[in-house]
Amino acid sequence: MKPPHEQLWSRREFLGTVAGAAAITTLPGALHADISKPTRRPNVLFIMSDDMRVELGCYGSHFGAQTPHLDALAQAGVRFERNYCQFALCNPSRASMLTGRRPTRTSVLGNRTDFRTAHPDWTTLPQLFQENGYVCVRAGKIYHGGLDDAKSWSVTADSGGPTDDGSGPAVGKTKAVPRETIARKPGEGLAPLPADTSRAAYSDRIVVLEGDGEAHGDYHTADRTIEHLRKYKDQPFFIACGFVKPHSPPTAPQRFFDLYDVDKIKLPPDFAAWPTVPPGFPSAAIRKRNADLFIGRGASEAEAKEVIRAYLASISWTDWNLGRVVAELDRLGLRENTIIVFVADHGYHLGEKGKWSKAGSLFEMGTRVPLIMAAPGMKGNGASCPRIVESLDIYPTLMELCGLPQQNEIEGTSLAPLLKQPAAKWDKPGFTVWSEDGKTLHGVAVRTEKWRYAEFGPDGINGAMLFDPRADPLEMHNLANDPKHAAVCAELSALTRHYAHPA
Ligand SMILES: [Ca+2]
Repeated sequence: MKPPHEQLWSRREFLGTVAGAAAITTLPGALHADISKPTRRPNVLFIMSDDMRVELGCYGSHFGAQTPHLDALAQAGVRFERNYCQFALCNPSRASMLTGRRPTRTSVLGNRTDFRTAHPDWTTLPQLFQENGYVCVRAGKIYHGGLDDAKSWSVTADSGGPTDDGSGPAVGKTKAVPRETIARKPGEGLAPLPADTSRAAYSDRIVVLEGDGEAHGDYHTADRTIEHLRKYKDQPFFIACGFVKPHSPPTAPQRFFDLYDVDKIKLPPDFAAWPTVPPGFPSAAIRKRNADLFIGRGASEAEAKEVIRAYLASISWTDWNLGRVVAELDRLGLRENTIIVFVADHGYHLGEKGKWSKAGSLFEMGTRVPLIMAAPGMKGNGASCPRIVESLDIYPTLMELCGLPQQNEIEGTSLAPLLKQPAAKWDKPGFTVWSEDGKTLHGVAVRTEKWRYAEFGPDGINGAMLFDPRADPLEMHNLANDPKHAAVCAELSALTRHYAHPA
């Protein structure tokens, strides 16, 4: 038997092979052959959600989330069952996805770093479309709030403006005025917004909107996207639509709360009032303090159920807003020449291991995110893809589907082969990293078809986790210290170290 380092499947070799194959198949207008009546290069409608874990009807939601519009989109395209973000935090995840580089290359490991400072010459995904004759506009949150990238968007009256984030006050800002009109604490009736708009006070609010939520930024984001579709329908477009829900505070009009019975919500089996390190887990795996909800206080079971219900309501309202946008695309007759992408920036914990956030998570709940790609004429449309893919793969996929010039420096792999044949062989791991200080890596995780592995600290000195996703989908049993799994841990450890410090 070969020593672990020689058994290590070489990511670089694999990517080299795939890149070679892609170079052969990536011809300008590659998608056109699949579209029955092509009129021009395909458009892109790029829709994002914020802090949305894989909790959708079409993914088999544990809590029974109702998402009819996303379910229909999944039916029209390919639903990626196992897609992983590269960092479970807004800015690093989005910077990676939109530049086509891993966080270890962007050096964006926190929410305050602008990738442009270190990389003024990189070509982002929307920028690439813009340079190839597309109009590129956004509504809402695509890059992280306050760090929008001017080079990404066409110079039009619609390209700039506020991020429309509507997600509540930013940390450290005193003038922030939440757009929501009515808020209540979990377990309370309706109450006015708190005078104290600090993040800790605000994030514990469940927000009930009046009407259809017309006063909220996400409603406006859908409206602005609809306006963009109408305005730019006669030219090739890359239109981005970024919702900020279900990011805390969970927010929706009342009728979306009414979809869910709080008494029927079953808490996760490892629910805990506070962030809790289970026996046999490294303490580095669980942050001591929650970052989004229940900050600095424990969660009672009754409150937890109310917040989960509100999160579900927030997902269903996001789904409703997305439905308005897609309906307009259809009404304008643009569907047959438009690729629709739906993705979230990262996952979320709803009380699992006492966590109410994504922060610090190298678990499935924090790193796995919904990804649906509906490209006209793809043979895989209507199916789900079981392969391990990464949000990083979106850039090269759209580049190939739209016949744009190959960008040699980007990472990730085009998913076009999986859009045609979702069960095709695809032995490619997904990587996610975390940093506590925004500068150094706290931990590196890898997801393969068979395992989830993560290790913490330089050379894993702060411990490791190994889970068997088929036998233990909720990641209750850490196998990393079981001598029976020493060989697989050594192999996966080598993979994470190679990832963190490529030769
Ligand atoms: Ca986020």
